[in-house]
Amino acid sequence: MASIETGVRAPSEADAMRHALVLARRGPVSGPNPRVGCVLLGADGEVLGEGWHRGAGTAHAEVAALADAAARGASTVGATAVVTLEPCTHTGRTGPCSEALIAAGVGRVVVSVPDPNPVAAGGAERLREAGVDVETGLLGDEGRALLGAWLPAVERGRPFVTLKLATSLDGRIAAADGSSRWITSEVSRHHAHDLRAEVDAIVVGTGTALVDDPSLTARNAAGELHGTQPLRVVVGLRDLPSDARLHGPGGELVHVRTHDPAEVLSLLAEREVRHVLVEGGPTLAAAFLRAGLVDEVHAYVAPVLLGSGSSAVADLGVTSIGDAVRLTTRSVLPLGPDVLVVATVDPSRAPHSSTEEH
Ligand code: AOF
Ligand code: ZN
Repeated sequence: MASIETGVRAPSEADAMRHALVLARRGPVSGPNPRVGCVLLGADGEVLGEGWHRGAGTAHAEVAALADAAARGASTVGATAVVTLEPCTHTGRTGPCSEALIAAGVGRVVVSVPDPNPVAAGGAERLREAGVDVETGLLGDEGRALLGAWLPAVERGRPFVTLKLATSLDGRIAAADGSSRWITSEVSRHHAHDLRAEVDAIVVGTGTALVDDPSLTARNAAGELHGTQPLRVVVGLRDLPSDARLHGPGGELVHVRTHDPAEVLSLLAEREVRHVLVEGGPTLAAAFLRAGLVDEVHAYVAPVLLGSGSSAVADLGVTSIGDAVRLTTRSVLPLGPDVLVVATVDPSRAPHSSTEEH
């Protein structure tokens, strides 16, 4: 080595932001609120306090970091707050963080991502008005990645929609006689289960609910239910039998008696649902795709050929190849004998993108 550093180097604001991003990841991935982390730095770059948001109804990251500094007996007058999301200005479940930072005498605030939430935004402006130096956009790509589905959901005013498909190599979900267990392997099915634990709601059509009798719960490898369960949403006009598994243990069951995906999403948006997993069947998948209301597809593909039987997606109204719904592949993951393809739908390429809410 050319040189040996002696003493403790003060962390830079970028280092502090990287640490704030790590702290934020301790927060819950699902739920109405974003994952946020905050580090308070002193004049010499020393850490005065740190905090992260533990979910809706608990202290925001900034307030948690101020409390941590107070518990350590550190003064925050003139401190720099490094925070992954713009401090809020509103009183919602808790108070406005911009006011808390001003009251604590913070002199500079460094933000990764501006808050797109119309209710909460404006913190940077409020802080500047109060004479606080504010800089935004530090490690912005990392900050946006951390926010996951929350960011597009809040920007668009509707939940982010992931469509899950589990098919044969020729895109089918059942053989001609309707038998379908199991096309994809156990490793794929476990993988798909893990995603259920990260979303706020799982949506199926009444056809799938009646034929498959799913429980739509998030379970671990041992089959035990996770502590937090996604909302279970059934879409369609037909009734469910009283002994359906959907009435058993798991998340709250909501039956939306419509065929309109936009109506389903606006109802879920009112409940602050940020991430929806559409699990089928083909009719519901096609309805969401036709409405331009699918953001991302997770396709589990098994090396099985069926030749006939139901396809994963019903008629999309595509009659010519130029009208096909073309996606962009984001990742490909081998899973035992199968493959998971994650692909996103470009909003402008969806069949009826004019119906999409912005
Ligand atoms: C958080 N945690 O650390 C920050 C947030 O429901 P409320 O009243 O807690 O407000 C949630 C909104 O506050 C959230 O959507 C986001 O816009 C803003 N900032 N939220 O949950 C935090 N800093
Ligand atoms: Zn806040």
